[in-house]
Amino acid sequence: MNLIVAVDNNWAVGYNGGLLTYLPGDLPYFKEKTMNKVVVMGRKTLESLPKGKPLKGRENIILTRDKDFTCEDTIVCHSKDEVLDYITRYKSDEVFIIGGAEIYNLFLDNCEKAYVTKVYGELPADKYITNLDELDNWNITWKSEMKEHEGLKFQWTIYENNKLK
Ligand code: FOL
Repeated sequence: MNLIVAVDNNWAVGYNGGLLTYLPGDLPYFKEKTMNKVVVMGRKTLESLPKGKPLKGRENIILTRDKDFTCEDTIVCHSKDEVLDYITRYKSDEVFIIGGAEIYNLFLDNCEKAYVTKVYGELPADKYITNLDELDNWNITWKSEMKEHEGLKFQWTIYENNKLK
């Protein structure tokens, strides 16, 4: 499986129940990478999506501890093992962890690749993930050109986990 995320210099991923910032081009990039694939998210991330609805054109798996939780057009799981068991029916490169912080950190060691949008700056934030630059088994294998939007520089990068290669 893979993860896809946007982070700032401090590997912050969220603020006030939503994304750090809006970057034109980044959500279309997210959509292109995940379209027709399987996305795994926490219940709070589901609620942060437009209208609180699952992402169209993708199989949405929601992780929650709430046994009474239901949501149309999604698969609801109640543990990491239940998610891992369910996704055995897919190829590893068809599955994307899409957040939030708790879910990224929970599945990090199971991910082969991380599609990380790096935003160069320090944004207001209250949710963070592990800094992959500080882990020996994660290495950058691709970087896009530097982009800029309203004075904020950002770049798409791909990390690979050598432990799973
Ligand atoms: N990964 C990256 N690189 N950037 C993100 O903003 C991001 N966001 C999430 C997970 N991984 C990410 C979770 N939050 C949408 C909104 C919030 C969100 C994820 C997706 C969303 O509206 N997506 C639509 C529209 C994309 C568009 O505007 O083109 C989709 O169909 O994917």
